[in-house]
Amino acid sequence: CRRKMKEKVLELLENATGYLSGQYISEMLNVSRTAVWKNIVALREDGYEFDAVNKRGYRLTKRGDLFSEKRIAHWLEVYGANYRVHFKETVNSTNAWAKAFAENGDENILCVADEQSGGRGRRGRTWASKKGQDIFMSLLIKEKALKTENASMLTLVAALAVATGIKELTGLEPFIKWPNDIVIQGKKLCGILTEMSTDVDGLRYCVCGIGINVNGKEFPEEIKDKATSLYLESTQQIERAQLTALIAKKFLKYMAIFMETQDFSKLKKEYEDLLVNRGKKVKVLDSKGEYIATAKGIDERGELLVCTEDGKMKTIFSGEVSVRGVYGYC
Ligand code: BTX
Repeated sequence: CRRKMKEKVLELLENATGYLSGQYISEMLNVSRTAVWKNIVALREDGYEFDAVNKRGYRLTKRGDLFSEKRIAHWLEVYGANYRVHFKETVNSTNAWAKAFAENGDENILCVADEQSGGRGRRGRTWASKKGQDIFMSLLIKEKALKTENASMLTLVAALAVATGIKELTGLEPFIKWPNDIVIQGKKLCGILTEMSTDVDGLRYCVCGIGINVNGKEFPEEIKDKATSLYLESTQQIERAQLTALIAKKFLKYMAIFMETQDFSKLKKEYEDLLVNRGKKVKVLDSKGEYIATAKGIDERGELLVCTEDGKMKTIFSGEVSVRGVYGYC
């Protein structure tokens, strides 16, 4: 309820052209002037700044980071992205939450949380998911025409959406580390986890989970050398609701292109321009062991193309690939 009032106060101040008096805000929202003042204090805690002048009132001077369902819905509308957004302050994992919606027959779902108590990575690993600073979002994909064997490429579609969304909003230049990380200056900014549900008839749905380090300034000991955040790279505070919506919109855009062919033939060029692996020495760990190769790009199936030290071209469709110069591999 307090969050709702905070949103209302913010909405008034965002839409105002000049100062709004405490009296005016209290009358508009039918609350006491003390309540208005308390909400201004709370908004300041979210990073908003106001110019407060005696007898004139308040004027918004700097945007902050109020992360809520309403703020995300607002930005989704601005970007024209058709999703039904669900937001929770704390959830176990937004991927698990989105799956529950899928099982319930829902579509066009975007699940977002401010904190995850059980954030998951690939192969049973965990995703550090602290409160109040990052984005944890999951997109539910129900495409009747999508074939099961093509679904793993959704990770690459999501990576394109994240990298281009971040670039558009912040001016930073993130890169994609094939297949599912976004990196900046050799450090991990984002991880993507795509999960799917199939039955005898094929693919039922997919969930693309995206975790992005946004406004955090420090990391747990075990990842502090390999992780970074948008704030650490740019020293600007980003409104998470806006970035969430922009990425969701970009996902729709790239998804539509991907679905035309259900492969990467139309997206390969744009993807390769963002590929941090490209032209670099990579260490590939597959079921048969470890070898060094040079990454060349991707093929139309979204598989990584590498050239081994004895000159053979190989395609890698899964497994671990470390890139020289990224996350301490040198
Ligand atoms: P991954 O298995 O490729 O990466 C996990 C590894 O990354 C961890 O073992 C750790 O070394 C490192 N790591 C953990 N947390 C962070 C972090 N915050 N920043 C940088 N590095 C980290 C990547 O898996 C896929 C992660 C997807 C996370 C999203 S969040 C929304 C959705 N819900 C959910 O439970 N997972 C996804």
